Amino acid sequence: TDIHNKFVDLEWEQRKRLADSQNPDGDATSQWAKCGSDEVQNRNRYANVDPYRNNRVKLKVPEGYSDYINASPIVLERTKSGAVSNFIATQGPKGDSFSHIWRMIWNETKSPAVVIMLTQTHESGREKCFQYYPRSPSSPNLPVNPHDEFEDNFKHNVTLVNLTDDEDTRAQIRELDMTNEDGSETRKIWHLLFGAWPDFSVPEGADRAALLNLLAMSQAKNEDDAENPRIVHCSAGVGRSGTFIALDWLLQELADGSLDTVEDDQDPIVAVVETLRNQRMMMVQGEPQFTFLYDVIRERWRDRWIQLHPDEAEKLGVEAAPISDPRSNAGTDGA
Ligand code: PTR
Ligand code: PTR
Repeated sequence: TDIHNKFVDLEWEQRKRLADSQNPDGDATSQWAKCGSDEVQNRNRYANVDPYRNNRVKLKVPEGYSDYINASPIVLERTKSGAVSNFIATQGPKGDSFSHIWRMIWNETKSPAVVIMLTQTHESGREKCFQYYPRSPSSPNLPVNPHDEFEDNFKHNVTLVNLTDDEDTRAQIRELDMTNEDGSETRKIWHLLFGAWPDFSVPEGADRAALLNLLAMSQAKNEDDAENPRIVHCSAGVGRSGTFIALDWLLQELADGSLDTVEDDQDPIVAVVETLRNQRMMMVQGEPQFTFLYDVIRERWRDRWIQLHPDEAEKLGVEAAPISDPRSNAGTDGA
């Protein structure tokens, strides 16, 4: 099909880039070059997924230490207003370097910050992400850096203020406070854990409705300040994270009316995946996730059309897509 062919083209383009960049004799100055060095490899969860050398978040660390973290700044621009949405896509932190994500959150975001976690800590018996946040009210304090290697007194504390299981988003919502060592500054961090989206797949039925609610909640908790980067991670930080970020942008484009008049030779979904893959490799992983974007946008587009043309819709007998209720039991259960 058409969608299949578009995805094959995107994959082909990516494969060419990766073949080039992962060649040790390849051009290290190329835009797509991998980050090298053993120290860097140790910080990666997957040997085949890392940020482009020219588009990575740099940790603020003292001289002599590697500033590497597997995280990529993502910038998307809205067509009509030119407004910018910022994200940071990153991998699920590893146990021996989980303080790094807190260092990044402290340095790259302002309060309140929003972290969206789209994986469970374990799936199919394997660790997909270290539990880098305080899990339950019975142990609400997480000293961030007992093993932090940087020796610069970044002795921040993260405290769980509140934990709710939210039915509309099927997510665990954690309200966290992050405080610096002398207690002179406290920041709020919203940690949204959506566990109903297994690796390499897409959420279905009520989980899909819940995901759309989660997108809206992540914007609201970010106080609709699209420039304050939302931190998005899954396990590798490319498949589910890329799909989430693409949807966030596409739904805003839809609301802006930017998708109402699209030229035949333009495909906003291909365009956003290309833009994302220019900023981080493998964003939107696999055809099911790519197709998912079309399914959701088509459905939302149709609902918008009905809303804008209620009389015509009634004449034609077009009805809004049924939305599964996240509060019902349909779909698989979350975290
Ligand atoms: N110089 C530090 C180190 O060797 O670990 C930090 C660093 C290393 C930063 C590698 C970036 C790195 O990636 P690249 O291969 O792009 O230089
Ligand atoms: N080595 C794995 C692979 O290429 O299949 C890396 C990987 C793991 C890629 C998970 C994507 C993954 O999905 P996500 O980004 O949604 O965690």
